Amino acid sequence: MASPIRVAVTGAAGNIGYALAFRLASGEVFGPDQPVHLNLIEIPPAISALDGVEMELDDCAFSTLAGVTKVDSDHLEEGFGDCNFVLCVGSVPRGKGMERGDLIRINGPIFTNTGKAIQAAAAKDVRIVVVGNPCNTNCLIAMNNAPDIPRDRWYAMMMLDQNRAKTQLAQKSGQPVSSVSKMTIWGNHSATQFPDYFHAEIGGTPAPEVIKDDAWLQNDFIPIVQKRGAAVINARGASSAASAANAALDTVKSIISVTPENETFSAAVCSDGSYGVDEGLIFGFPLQSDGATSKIVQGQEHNEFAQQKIDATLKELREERDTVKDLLN
Ligand code: NAX
Repeated sequence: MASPIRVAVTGAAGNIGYALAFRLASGEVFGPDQPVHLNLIEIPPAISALDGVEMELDDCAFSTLAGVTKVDSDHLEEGFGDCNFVLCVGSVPRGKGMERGDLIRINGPIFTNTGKAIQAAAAKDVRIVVVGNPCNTNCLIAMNNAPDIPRDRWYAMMMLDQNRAKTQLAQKSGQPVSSVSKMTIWGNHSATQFPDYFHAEIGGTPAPEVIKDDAWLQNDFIPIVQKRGAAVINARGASSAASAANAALDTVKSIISVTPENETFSAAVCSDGSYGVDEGLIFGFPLQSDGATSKIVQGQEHNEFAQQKIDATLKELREERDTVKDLLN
């Protein structure tokens, strides 16, 4: 058997972490012949909950699980030691009355330490996916605190938005979700994100030509996707967890697979200046992977409506960057 892939998950005893760990261990992501070693990281008060997660992992008797290491967040270098993938899920959730800017300032310092520890201890080929919110800016902070790690290794999760958007288009058109392709979420994982239905396809035909209802696409589809997280909280009394974990795994699968020629996937990555987005911002783009490295798909044209949406989410991300400039080195 191959030597184990080591995957670190921060916030591993939380809702998303709990949904992630078992599927990572099961062989679903890296294949039935690839052992996985999990480094599960939590804040000290949650370590006993992690003991329970480890017991349940043992009780699954996964043949692909090579081992589990539990680490508290005061020892991040141990937690990220030799890791090939780091899934940053742990962060403080937004509380009642808290502004987005407050949350950014609370979670920012977590990600300076995360970046430093990943650079100091992770494997040379490490890839990082940031899920904890505000994920684009948390990723920006971590990346800037790990200058020796190539910038194309950093991802913030837009896949949950992509999956939500795909299903909305499938349901509206009466087509299976598998027929929806090229669904890009531009910008920030926030209510300013732009789910780009113009470039999405249903059965290989542009989505607007299949759906033939521009008013719905503009006035319903976009806000449904933008506000889906809040709708789940209202219905369930808790934020998206299983679907968020699923999206994190879809992101890893997209990174490690060759993207089919007629497909793209969404994640926020470090801008190289493409599409007028400031170099260095972590921005949602259409991507294609060669199985190791992802590239921003070039050449998509935007009409005035789409460009305004992209400009609005870009403006928000610039403001977030300004809020944390002292954490960017
Ligand atoms: P939970 O509160 O259930 O779990 C978070 C866990 O992180 C807790 O167990 C906590 O002890 C741990 N934690 C806190 N600070 C930590 C640190 N410094 N080091 C390690 N662990 C730490 O939240 P959950 O529902 O699992 O959500 C986790 C994060 O995902 C939140 O920030 C949430 O906003 C974000 N989400 C991001 C999404 C995305 O699409 N990018 C969608 C889903 C989700 O809202």
